[in-house]
Amino acid sequence: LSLGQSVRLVMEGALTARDRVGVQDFVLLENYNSEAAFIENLRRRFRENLIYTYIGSVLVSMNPYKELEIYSKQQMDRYRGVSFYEISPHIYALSDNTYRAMRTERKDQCILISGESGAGKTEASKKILLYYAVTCPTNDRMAALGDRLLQSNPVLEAFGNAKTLRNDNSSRFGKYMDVQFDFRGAPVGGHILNYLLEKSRVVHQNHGERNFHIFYQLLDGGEDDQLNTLNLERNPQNYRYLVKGNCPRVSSISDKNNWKVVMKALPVIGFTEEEVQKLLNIIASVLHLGNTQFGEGEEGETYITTEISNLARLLGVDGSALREALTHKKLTAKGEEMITPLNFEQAEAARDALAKAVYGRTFTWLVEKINQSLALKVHSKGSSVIGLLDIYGFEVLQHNSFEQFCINYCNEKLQQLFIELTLRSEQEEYETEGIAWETVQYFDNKIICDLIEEKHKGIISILDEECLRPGETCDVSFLEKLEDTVGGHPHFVTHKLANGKTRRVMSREEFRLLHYAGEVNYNVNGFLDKNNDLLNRNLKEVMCQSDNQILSHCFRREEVIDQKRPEMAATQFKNSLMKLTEILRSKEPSYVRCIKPNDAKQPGRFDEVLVRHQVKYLGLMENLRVRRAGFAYRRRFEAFLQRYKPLCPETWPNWHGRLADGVLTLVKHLGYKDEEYKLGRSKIFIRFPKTLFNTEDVLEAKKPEIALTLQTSWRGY
Ligand code: AD9
Ligand code: MG
Repeated sequence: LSLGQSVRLVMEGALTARDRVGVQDFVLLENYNSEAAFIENLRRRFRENLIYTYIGSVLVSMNPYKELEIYSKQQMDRYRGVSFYEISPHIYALSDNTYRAMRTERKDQCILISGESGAGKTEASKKILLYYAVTCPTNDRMAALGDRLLQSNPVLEAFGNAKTLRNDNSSRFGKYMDVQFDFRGAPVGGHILNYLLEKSRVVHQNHGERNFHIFYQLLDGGEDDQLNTLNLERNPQNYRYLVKGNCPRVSSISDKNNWKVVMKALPVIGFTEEEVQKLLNIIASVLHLGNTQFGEGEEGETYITTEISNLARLLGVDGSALREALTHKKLTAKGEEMITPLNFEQAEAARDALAKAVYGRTFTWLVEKINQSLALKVHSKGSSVIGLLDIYGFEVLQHNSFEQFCINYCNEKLQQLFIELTLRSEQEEYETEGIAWETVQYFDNKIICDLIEEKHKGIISILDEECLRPGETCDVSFLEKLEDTVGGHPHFVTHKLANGKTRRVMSREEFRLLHYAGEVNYNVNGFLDKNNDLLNRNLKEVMCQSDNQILSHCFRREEVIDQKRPEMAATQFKNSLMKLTEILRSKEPSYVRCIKPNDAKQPGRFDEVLVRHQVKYLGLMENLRVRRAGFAYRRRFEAFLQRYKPLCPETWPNWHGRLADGVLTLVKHLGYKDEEYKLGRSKIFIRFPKTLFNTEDVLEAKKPEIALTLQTSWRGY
């Protein structure tokens, strides 16, 4: 065969392969403006189990909903030290590149994982962590650290994840984890920041959903005498806090096995036997609290109708004090203390508030405890950090409340950061390379973030004001206040403000936000209470006397003495997000954008409407346009020359002059036209994918002739 013939044959072969499995980087799509072409590429790859695709340096990940054989140790080894584009896209490639960037540039990194509920964020974060635990050198003294990092996951998931309609293992808290590496690149420490646990789940679950996994794990997996000591029965249906969703079992979850995993993990991350026992007492006490019932006396007084001694024993508090605190309220008026009885509803609310506080604070304690176990024991010079962010994904339910409002606000903030940072870094790259930047139109969601968080004028401020306003306030008065204040905002709608068609699908208790990811109606019922997050003072007093050390640590005496009102829930969350954004801004970011293929949690099903929606709101098309901004592809001079130098007699086997001149000689020899490429200061920018494909095909065809042993195929898919 002549060279020309073989080139043609290879090109045809390559085309069919490309047709079948698509391109591994969206920047190589011929028609990069076409959403249909984008989706088609995703579909082809998904069909071939190729769940990863790049947009430049951003990794797009499709949830396969089945175990793929791509996460083995051999696979990890394949990706170590290999350049991003030389090999098929993978979460390991991103992990490895981030790690190398940290090592070589000595700059802290972070990996931001986003996508809607069930898209695969938590799985991705676990794979990244596993990659580091397995492939990084270990520091002898710290050999167990990798283990502790990994073992903290099942524990946090047991306490912080739950089965929802969207995801059988849905994260109900946000998690940012720093992994610290020493100067040799060995992981030596870790630190977790947790964000707003969805506490309301402890006392209420929607139909088809469950409470946090740990409750079912204990009932299913606990030893008989363990359950006896805790006075628990095996059947979850006996517990009011577990029956609301009518979904005690989930086919994809083995509570019994997971319980074993958690029990094994606790000692690894430094829990003593005594602490484990105290923790079990707390889990059981929440279930007993849920079963505590009230009756109403003839004079309207409330009393407890169920046995309370077990509950008091497990909480480590005095029974009669607890009884009194669950049915009465202590107020201080004009310096005098007054005890007033609670009515039936108030008593139920006090009980639920206690359950939420006990569980929520124990969760925070758990994170602190894990942090102690991961803390850097010796300060190591020259250490750097990779941060991993795995938060709850954007969610729209039938009934959306305060929790969804916070979760979606958080996603809104991260989208903002993504836009700001990717655009900025692209623009900066063009500037440093001295290449003209072509402006790209994109939707900036800052306007929605402002609507939510702006001081005095934003929804959170208005909510706080309404919580603090003396006199009669209620959820509806909050809604009216919103209408008065932000009624004119283009991303805010209520029944009153809406017209015709929109109005019919909204109730009078809702407001709608037009998020970047879609429209969500929020029902204001419960917003004030959840934002207030109050626990009666006398309950706090009882709890801080607990002889369970975990609880006495969680309920501090100072809190009872100090009458200052703590920040409200939404404001606390807002402030923690501000801090998070600062942390992320100070690091070099990488992105994983997760997509779920269908709502049925099934393998092999590609629901085009659903996928298109996510592509749209994740801003992937805009991301691609920004990335291409005129050029499909860019590569550092040395990498480009290294790969293609066999194609030109003057650059083969080695080029001794300036790199830019070598690249110029090479592309002239290959017949690149002026409009096809530009040379920056350190990189070549290629305008059309076709140019690069042709060059690749020529290289492939020449391979036998020049006995070239390329380490890997660029078209590695
Ligand atoms: V949520 O916002 O916390 O509700 P995530 O975290 O985005 O959500 P998660 O990682 O929990 O979703 O993935 C959901 C389920 O999809 C997992 O329990 C797995 O069953 C499945 N999944 C996700 N990614 C993979 C994967 N790479 N391989 C196999 C996967 N299965
Ligand atoms: Mg998750």
